Amino acid sequence: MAVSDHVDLPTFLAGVRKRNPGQPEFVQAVQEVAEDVFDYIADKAVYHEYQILRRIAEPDRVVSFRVCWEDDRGNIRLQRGWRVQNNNAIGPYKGGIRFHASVTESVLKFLAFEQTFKNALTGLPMGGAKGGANFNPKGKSDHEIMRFCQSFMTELYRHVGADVDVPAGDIGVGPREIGYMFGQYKRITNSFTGVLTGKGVEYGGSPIRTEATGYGVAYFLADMFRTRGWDLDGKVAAVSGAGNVALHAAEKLTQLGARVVTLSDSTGFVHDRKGLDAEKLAWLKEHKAGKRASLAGYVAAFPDAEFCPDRRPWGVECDVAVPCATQNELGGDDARELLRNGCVAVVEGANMPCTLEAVHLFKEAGILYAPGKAANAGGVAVSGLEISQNATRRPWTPQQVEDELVKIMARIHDQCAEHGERFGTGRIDYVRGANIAGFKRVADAMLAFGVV
Ligand code: NDP
Ligand code: 2IT
Repeated sequence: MAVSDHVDLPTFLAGVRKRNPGQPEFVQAVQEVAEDVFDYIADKAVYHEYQILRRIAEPDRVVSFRVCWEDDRGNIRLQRGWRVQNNNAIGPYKGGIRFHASVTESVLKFLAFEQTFKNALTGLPMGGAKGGANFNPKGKSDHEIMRFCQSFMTELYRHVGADVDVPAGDIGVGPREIGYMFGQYKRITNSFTGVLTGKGVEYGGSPIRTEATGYGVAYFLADMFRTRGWDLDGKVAAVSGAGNVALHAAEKLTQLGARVVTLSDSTGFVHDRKGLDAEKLAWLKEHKAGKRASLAGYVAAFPDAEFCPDRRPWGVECDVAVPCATQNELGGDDARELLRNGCVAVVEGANMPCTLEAVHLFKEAGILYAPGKAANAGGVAVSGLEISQNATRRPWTPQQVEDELVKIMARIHDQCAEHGERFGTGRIDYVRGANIAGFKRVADAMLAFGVV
């Protein structure tokens, strides 16, 4: 085989930008990985010769389709749906479905790319994918959501399957939407299979899947703290988001002794200096379920707290920042403010919530910083356990699943430590560790297949 010239990092990134015009989120995600991987493969010619990173950064396929549905007033509505199947070298495609007005092909391509590395880190046999639609669930009735989900699955069903591609939830897609989509898949195919994860436990879902992403984030943070001999007791945490990931991260952080003083949504953020507790979290879960009501309502229920409209929580003094809402919600100025205020750790519950500038600032400052592909992998890991339970037709107990989640998060932490240790400093670069460990697993499988 002819040996290709080894391109350098700037040339590689210029090519990625040229091939993906108008897709800034995708380019950003590839750049963050490429910075570490190029360094790692500098003396490993085989990965260059087989163009492994370039191949991972070109999705296996991007399916886009029309989704027609009828609203409650009888109007015909049109949305665009996608499934990006990025890479299935180590297992069937796997990754969530996002329904949000901001969904574009670029956003789903970045998420599918990140998912490929994240899924590899879990140690389970899952490839990377992501899907969704530019559908805004806010203000829609339950029946409108049902009709949209059914229409979406009426096209998606031909591209997925228990051994092909197994979607799950993400922003705007929780147990209700998964139920509607699973019901439609079962009806069209007349088969009851593990085609989706995040299902209700009554029909094949795993215990703890709803909680898993947020719980995993808190466990990962505790593992990072242990490397410095610290614990979470009394630490002040600023969390953003008020959805599945944020509320369960806040719940587990509170159980582990931290004081969670903020949450946020698309209308602003809540500052509760006393900290969340079980009663407040139960109220929040009820308040946000289904209707996604604004956090502004929190102050009426808990008058000691303050609501700050149209702002994010990064100006609040905290020991730990936990962004759990969406991509690029924490920029360079936010990072500088957090560092000025003495923040010692940032752990990503969302996917790519920190801009590249913020990531570089955290790395330079030497604080504990965990990328989403490591810290939020608990959700997809328990999805992997749901696949196992479906395949063997044997449900596990909540305790079994949570014990396994704790072990998987610890193993991900160990992999980051192994590949991200900054020799001579005693510090772990978690971004580098996660990128290299994830890359290595996928890359070595791709090498085994030759050029396909
Ligand atoms: P949810 O839909 O349950 O909650 C999302 C939260 O973030 C809501 O509070 C929402 O506000 C807020 N939000 C979303 N988009 C924006 C925006 N553009 N601007 C401001 N606020 C916004 O989603 P999840 O909790 O499931 O997902 C949150 C993040 O975690 C995403 O990055 C997702 O990819 C990631 N993730 C999710 C996993 C899962 O298992 N669900 C697994 C791993 C990562 P509002 O309430 O006003 O809509
Ligand atoms: O970003 C993610 O890891 C998810 N949305 C969960 C994916 C999954 O298949 O459980």
